[in-house]
Amino acid sequence: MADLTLDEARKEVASLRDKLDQWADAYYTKDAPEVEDNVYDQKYQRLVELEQQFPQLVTQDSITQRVGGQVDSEFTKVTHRVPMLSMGDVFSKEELQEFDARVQKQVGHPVAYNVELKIDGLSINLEYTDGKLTQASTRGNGRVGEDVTANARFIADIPQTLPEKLTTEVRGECYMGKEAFAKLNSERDENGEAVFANPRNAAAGSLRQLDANITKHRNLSTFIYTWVNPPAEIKGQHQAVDKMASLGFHTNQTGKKLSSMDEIFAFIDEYTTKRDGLPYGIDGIVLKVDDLSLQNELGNTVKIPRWEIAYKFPPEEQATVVHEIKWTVGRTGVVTPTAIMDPVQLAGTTVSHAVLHNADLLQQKDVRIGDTVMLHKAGDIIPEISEVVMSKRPQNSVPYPIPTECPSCGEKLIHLKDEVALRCVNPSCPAQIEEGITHFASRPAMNIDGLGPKIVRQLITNGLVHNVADLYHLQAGDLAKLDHFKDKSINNLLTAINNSKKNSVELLLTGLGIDHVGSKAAHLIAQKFKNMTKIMEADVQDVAAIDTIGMTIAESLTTYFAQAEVVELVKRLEDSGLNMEYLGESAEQVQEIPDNYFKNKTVVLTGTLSHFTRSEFTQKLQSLGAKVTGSVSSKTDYVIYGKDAGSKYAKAQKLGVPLLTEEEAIAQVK
Ligand code: 1X8
Repeated sequence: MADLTLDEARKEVASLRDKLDQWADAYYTKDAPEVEDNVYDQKYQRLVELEQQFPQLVTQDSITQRVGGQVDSEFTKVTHRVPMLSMGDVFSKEELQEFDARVQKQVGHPVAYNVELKIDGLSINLEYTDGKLTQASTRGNGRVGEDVTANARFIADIPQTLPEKLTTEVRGECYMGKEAFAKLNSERDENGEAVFANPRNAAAGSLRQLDANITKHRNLSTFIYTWVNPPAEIKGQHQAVDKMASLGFHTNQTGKKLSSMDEIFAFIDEYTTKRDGLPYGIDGIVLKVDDLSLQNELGNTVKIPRWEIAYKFPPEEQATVVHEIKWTVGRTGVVTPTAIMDPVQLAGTTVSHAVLHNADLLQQKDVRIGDTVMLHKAGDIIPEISEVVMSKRPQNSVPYPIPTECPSCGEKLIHLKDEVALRCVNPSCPAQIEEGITHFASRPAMNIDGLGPKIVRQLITNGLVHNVADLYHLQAGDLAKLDHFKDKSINNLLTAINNSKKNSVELLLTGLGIDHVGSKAAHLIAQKFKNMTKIMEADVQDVAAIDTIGMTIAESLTTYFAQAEVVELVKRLEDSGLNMEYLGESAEQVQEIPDNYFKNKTVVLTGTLSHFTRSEFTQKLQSLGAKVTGSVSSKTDYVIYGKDAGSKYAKAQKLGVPLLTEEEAIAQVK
């Protein structure tokens, strides 16, 4: 940094402020963060450094000079009598030591700290008048917050009345426990509502509701940790927490008064390990000078108290380098980029691929070959690039070109009307054919056992199959040419293909892979029209008249069957002997799943798996006939746990639900 010129610094400062303002707005006002906390923190730190080195660049409106959060919501505003300051934070033990040195220097002797957990939620301020709760508010911008009194009346652990007629003010963190969060998100998912990115957003989104009845059903909790105006007999922070607990506040009982850095580091190590097993989220440890009179003496800077600091846990995020961007063509012709990176350990698994979802996102994030990127797991499962580390971009790098031609067939790619997705619309594109045939054979469709992507690819490259109708003309002699095919496997595959001819027509309809027509829609359509001829003749209105089926599906279906080559394909399938009728509810639709350990069992996965991704393992279990759910109850048959399993593991133990390690479960699957 020493060699930055003022001009360069000015540019970087401006760009940092733009970014940070946008992220802070997304985080504080919209409850919808755009980046990981640590990405925000790193940028913020960088801005602080630059402003320290170039004080002439400090402006009144710089985010470093304001307390986070804008207040422009529809809530009634509340001016805090005592500002709700945020806290300084550090990311290493060395920096904690530096903090302690500053404190000692200012007060002239070593001090004891109350060391507490830093709860992942949002700050809340509670005011009591003559022992009655009279006002609850959020932090807002630190000076002016939002009135959430009505909402706070529905948070079970907030006392509405105190045992003593006190007029006083306390502060703490409002949070949503991990179980409540999982339950809320699974309900939202089932109802087709957007899920919350993390418990903190869920807490903020649940507390900041103009309709307090929504808060009522959200299962929020609090930990109260600050007494704004404690009575004179309270001398220290630890004592304050104890007394607040005796007044009925929900306090976190893990706090410890410690006077050596070694003990403090041991506390940090202890909770770094215990963190995942706690029933609520924490993102660090808070150190507070315990003695209240020393707190006073130390005072505050404009923005933060000098007597407290947060140590933040290292993020579940990693930097790695992008080597290659691979483009793949899906069944519907959508072309998506995947970044291939140096493998890194991330939240318990080795990761080297991250899907970028679409070409626009690639351009937006401006990911380039050779870039160092920050990688995290979205929803704890899917690896995602948070951002490019610009300072590490190679000098000669160029924006990654968006392909204009299909990587599989070379045809020109297009954007269909209003779509961000890039598509190959060549019906004979080999990649699409491969995906299409694999989909046709998959379990929710024609369920042809043994016909997975590898074999489909071989069938195509050997020229044995060009479309799904060709499957029904395969001969034993053809299959003998493929790698690893012996008499038994040839016979099994041909039998599976032959058996699929008897499937009820909705499985065929699903298998055709018509845009927007999944197995649910296919079933409803087959149920109404009864056979393929009527389905093909149906007009948009007839289809859209089916309950829960909308115009998108109806139009997609009718447009599909209006194509001459589709009519031809269906005719070939019919001539090959495929059933074209709806066989009704009573018919045995799906081929019987052979008996196995997990068949018809309800299973929960928890912790970090090391052999499979969670979705791979879920699919495997489902294919064995298991129901995989998100929360543990007495109806759960097994809980399969990986590393750092937490509350679900504990709950299974409590309920006596059998626990299996990941390896034990795999042994049962084989
Ligand atoms: C924020 C938090 C504090 C504490 C716990 N969790 C938080 N999120 C604590 O003091 N134990 S203090 C705080 C702040 O911004 N001042």
